[in-house]
Order: sequence, then structure tokens, then C-alpha cells
Amino acid sequence: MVVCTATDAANNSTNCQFTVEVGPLGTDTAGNYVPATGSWFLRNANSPGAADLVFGYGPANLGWISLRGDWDGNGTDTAGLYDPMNGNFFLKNTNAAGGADLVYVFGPAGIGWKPLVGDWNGDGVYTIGLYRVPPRLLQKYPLRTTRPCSAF
Ligand SMILES: [Ca+2]
Ligand SMILES: [Ca+2]
Repeated sequence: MVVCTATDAANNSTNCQFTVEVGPLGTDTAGNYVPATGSWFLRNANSPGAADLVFGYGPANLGWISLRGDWDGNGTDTAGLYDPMNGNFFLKNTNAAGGADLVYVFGPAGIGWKPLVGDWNGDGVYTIGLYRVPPRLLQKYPLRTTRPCSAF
């Protein structure tokens, strides 16, 4: 995941996150999540152009972390969110506005663990995991989920 600040011509800026994965024959494409607004911008081709899917999902400015995975195993990756302060996962089976299809708590909350996504057992269904960031790395690289990139 890459965290950045986007600035328009009027010098208005907002934080954004995006994940780019390279898969076989271009099956995975770029997406952009803007935590400040809870907006998702997904593109179905790895080429320049406008987003193919634009929707709002999740609250604005709470420091939630964007995820993507095939939560129902139908072959399509969809949006998900992780609330690190409460340990809640909010997974959605469509790339559209609306409520989460799966909501649950997993792991400890509020101590900086990072979410992971994968098909850990090879059944085609993506599930979540958590990575415990070593305390030494937290001291060296403090979590900055709610601070603007310009403050780094
Ligand atoms: Ca799916
Ligand atoms: Ca699985």
C-alpha cells in the first residue's frame, strides 16, 4: 500500500491510499481509496484513463485501512476496510456503495497490528489475517494513519 497526498490546481489537498498488484495477464488492476472521504476509485485496465467504478464506502477520516479480496470466492475482488482502533473488519461483496456484507472483530485492537489478506488455504476465498509489527519497528517508524502525508 502506498499513502500519498493528492493536490489539485487550486492547491486543495487530501490524503489517499492505493494498492497496485501485478498479476498474471493483467487480471489485477489499480484502485485508489481516499480515506478523507471514504471514496473508492477502481480501474478495470492497467492503462491511463478515468476510474471505471467510483463509489463511497466507509466513514471519512477515521484512519481505517483499505483492503481488497475475493471474500465470497466468486472470482471478483471487492472492497474491505479494517478499523485498527477497534479491530473490526468490514468486507463487502460488491464494488458499490452500501453496507458491509461481513463484519467481525479479529485480533487485538489499537496496538498497531497491520491487516493482511490472502487465500491461506487455497479454496478461492480470501480471508484476513494480522501482522504484529515488532515494537522496535513501531519505535523507529511510528504509525501515521491519521496524520497527513505532508507532516511526514
Ligand atoms: Ca468476490
Ligand atoms: Ca481461503
